[in-house]
Amino acid sequence: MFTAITRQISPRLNECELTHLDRQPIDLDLARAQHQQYEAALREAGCEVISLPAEAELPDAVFVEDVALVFDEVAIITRPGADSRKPEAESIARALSPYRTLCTIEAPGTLDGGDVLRVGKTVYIGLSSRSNRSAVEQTQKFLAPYGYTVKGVEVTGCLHLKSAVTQVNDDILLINPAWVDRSIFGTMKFIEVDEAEPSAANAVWIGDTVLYPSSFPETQRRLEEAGLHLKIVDATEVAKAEGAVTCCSLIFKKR
Ligand code: CIR
Repeated sequence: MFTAITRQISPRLNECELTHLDRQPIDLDLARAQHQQYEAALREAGCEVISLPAEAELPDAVFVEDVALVFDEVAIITRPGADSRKPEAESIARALSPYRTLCTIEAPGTLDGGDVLRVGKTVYIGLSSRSNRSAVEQTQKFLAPYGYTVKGVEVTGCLHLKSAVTQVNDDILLINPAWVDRSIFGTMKFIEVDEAEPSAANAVWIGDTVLYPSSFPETQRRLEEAGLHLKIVDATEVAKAEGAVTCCSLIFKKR
């Protein structure tokens, strides 16, 4: 029912971009084992996984989410905000071209897919250190023919909009209200992260399953109490690179 594009971990992951965290050594073997567990969880949740080879020279290339936005109708290749990440786009464009017509964000636009949250026909774009208003305008132009509305959203304290908020079922958003203003999301319901777990708002919603990291037990309990079906994965190593579970895949409907 779904296709998920992933990419193997670069041997240079320890040279990743960092914005909010101090550098800590990443155990590459453990990171690879966790990534395999993540891919297995995607398969169990109903995805056919296309696992691309590592980009050895591009430390952050495992975070494929940042390089493209895939909608049912079209895909947009982004122009990542960090210069070291701009070369990641080429191979993702190649991988997506059999599945969707491609549009491309051009300079002066910069956009990381981690800043993009689609809720129904509304697309929220975090105005972060990585994504700017030019990208919001370009995305609006690409998506207008398909009936989407695109809105820029202020985020503070975190790397991307989806560090602060993700969708976990049809009408619930998982949110850290300290990092994004919930009033922009209209009539949606919210589950708040536990205060002691500020980075706990990133989850992958696939059909009736939510992939969720093992590092946030209090917020996990809130999700379970809401009746959500969780598949728990270990993501400690990508977290040291400021990555989270949404970052490591591009998930889209087969058609
Ligand atoms: C970066 O700073 O670009 C990477 N080290 C982490 C990217 C995480 N991606 C995401 O949240 N979508």
